[in-house]
Amino acid sequence: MSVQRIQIKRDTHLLVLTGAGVSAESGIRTFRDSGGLWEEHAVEAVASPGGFARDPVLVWRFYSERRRQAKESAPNPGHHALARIEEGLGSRFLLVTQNVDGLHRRAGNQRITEIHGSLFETRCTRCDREPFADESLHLTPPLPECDLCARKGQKALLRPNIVWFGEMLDPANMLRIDRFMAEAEGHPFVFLAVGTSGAVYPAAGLVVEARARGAQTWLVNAEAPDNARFFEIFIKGPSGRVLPDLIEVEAP
Ligand code: BJW
Repeated sequence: MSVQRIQIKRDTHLLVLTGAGVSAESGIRTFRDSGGLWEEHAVEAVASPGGFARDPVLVWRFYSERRRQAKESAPNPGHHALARIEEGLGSRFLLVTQNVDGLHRRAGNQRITEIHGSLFETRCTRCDREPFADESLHLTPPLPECDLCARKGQKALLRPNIVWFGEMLDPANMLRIDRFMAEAEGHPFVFLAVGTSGAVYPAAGLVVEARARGAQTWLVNAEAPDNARFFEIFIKGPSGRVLPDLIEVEAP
């Protein structure tokens, strides 16, 4: 059986998009698979601004449980493979992750943009203070409030720094991705998506943008997802098994 491998030349640029499937082998639940988070929780109730306004206790409990679970988990061979690939490519590599669990950073990736936020950051619902590092759990009331707003005599709840449905992604992250694609254009350029159902935009549309800029498009996923037709090469399998042997670097 012939093994398909991504050939990396001296000037190849590699843009990687990851989703929940990459962390599945670390024991973190995906969203849309059978047994996924959306089977047990109503998306609107826990991952939308309206849901937080209606029941912030429920939302903080949901994210506190996930903070705890992510903290207790460890990166798997798929995460480690991506960290090694970055080491080899340097600035010709960018990792765009939809995951909020922090496992890519813990594996060693540094050129990374967390487009849906981070479980380990908190921000204010009212003021524009920068999101700050936070591992605290809020399983029951009272919920955390913003001390900066309190100093001005205003009461404002804190919230997890997660991008919920209907919320804008940070334009700085989108700009970084766009700049990377612009730099990659005219060089050998590979776009690799791993462990994502291709159901959520704008992440699901990146493959189309990358193709328009001349990328060869690869997908590694346990099952064929919604947007599989946009990829030239689809490798069906668990990322923890496929990623460690996927890249072949051309000798200088
Ligand atoms: C394995 C594996 C193994 C398992 N190995 N593989 C264009 C068209 C239509 C709608 C829109 C559009 N543009 C924007 C929208 C609206 C909306 C949207 O996309 N809706 C869709 C449902 C249609 N998007 C937004 O609202 C975004 N905001 C935005 O665009 O603002 C501007 C705007 C607003 C409104 C209208 C228009 C413009 C924000 C999206 C925020 C998503 N947030 C979430 C929750 C927060 C994070 C959290 O709580 O953790 O992010 S939703 C959830 O889905 C989470 C994930 O990051 C995201 C993607 O899921 P992912 O990672 O793909 O996981 P799964 O479970 O779906 O798939 C896992 C895959 O892995 C499966 O295929 C398995 O087979 C596979 N797998 N084990 C390899 N071992």
